[in-house]
Amino acid sequence: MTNLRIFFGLLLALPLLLAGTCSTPAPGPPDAGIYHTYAEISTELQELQTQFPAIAKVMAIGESVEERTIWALKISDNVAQEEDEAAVLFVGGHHSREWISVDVPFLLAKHLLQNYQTDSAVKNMVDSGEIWIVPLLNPDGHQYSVISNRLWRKNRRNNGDGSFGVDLNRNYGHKWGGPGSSGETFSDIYRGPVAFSEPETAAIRNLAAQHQFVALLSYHNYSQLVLFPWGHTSAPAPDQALLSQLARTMADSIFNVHSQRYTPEQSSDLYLASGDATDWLYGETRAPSFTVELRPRSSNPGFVLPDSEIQPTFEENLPAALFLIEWTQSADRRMSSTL
Ligand code: 0X9
Ligand code: CA
Ligand code: ZN
Repeated sequence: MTNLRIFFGLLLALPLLLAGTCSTPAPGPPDAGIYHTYAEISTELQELQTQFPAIAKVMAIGESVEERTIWALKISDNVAQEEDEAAVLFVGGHHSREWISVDVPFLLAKHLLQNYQTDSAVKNMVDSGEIWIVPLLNPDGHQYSVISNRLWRKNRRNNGDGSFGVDLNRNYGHKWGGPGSSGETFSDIYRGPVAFSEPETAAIRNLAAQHQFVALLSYHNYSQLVLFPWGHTSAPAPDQALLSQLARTMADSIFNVHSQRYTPEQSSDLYLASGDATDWLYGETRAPSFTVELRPRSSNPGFVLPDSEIQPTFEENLPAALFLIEWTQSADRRMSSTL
């Protein structure tokens, strides 16, 4: 009898005990520490536009599967006008768990705006070009990584068979379906049913149809690499010499900041992968296109890069980004190609 009463007493108390320990959700909005959540990116992009209305314009470029607005920030003088200026595109957050890939382009945007008045090099590049920054292309997946599964990679498409997600970096339309992508819906490198099936990649395609981008930098992590096309084949790209030279210059300028080595190499040297953003833009337009794999160098800590490394990772990548912007506006670029 006594044993039974203790037993039932414990049974009744169990939910309370559990609630008291760990199962109560933290109050307040989703939090990613110093990393920006989707809500924070949305608010802070609007604030930047409010603070710098002459040179910053927030634009909705599409809607994710779960109907979150995908934001681009355009930075240029006469920002409301379409001018005949070299346009360069920075994209982050293809992959949900790669939080640093969102904060680096966001901090780049902030840096350009906050230093426009005081730094003549920044002023020159903002005045003579158009800088487009899409810090978080995959808001649904990022939110899911913040709230439910830190190591989620894909978007949040319901594939209809119990699986979720398309790998956005296998969904672009140059040599879509080739090696290093999967037709299996449960795979982490599932390419989707057709090229540009996802609203997130379609948003980039549509943006590129409206603006002539002459370079692309797509942020990811981890491994500390500067990758250039091709990625779907180990054959050299037609502009291999130029691409590898630009990648090496960027890697060198990264190293000069905090002595972190980022290895410049052809994407296919990492592994073959078809349908990524850089092969697509380069394949369509021959605009030099790069994947920068940010910190850390190795699987420990892998994707879960501590808050304390956000700022140094941004700092070391700033000169490389500025170099690429300046190159797009240079006589070198105009001589190097038919763009
Ligand atoms: O696999 C990817 O999409 C990128 N690496 S990540 O670990 N951030 O997912 C690399 C893309 C580089 N492109 C090719 N290797 N083709
Ligand atoms: Ca302008
Ligand atoms: Zn990635």
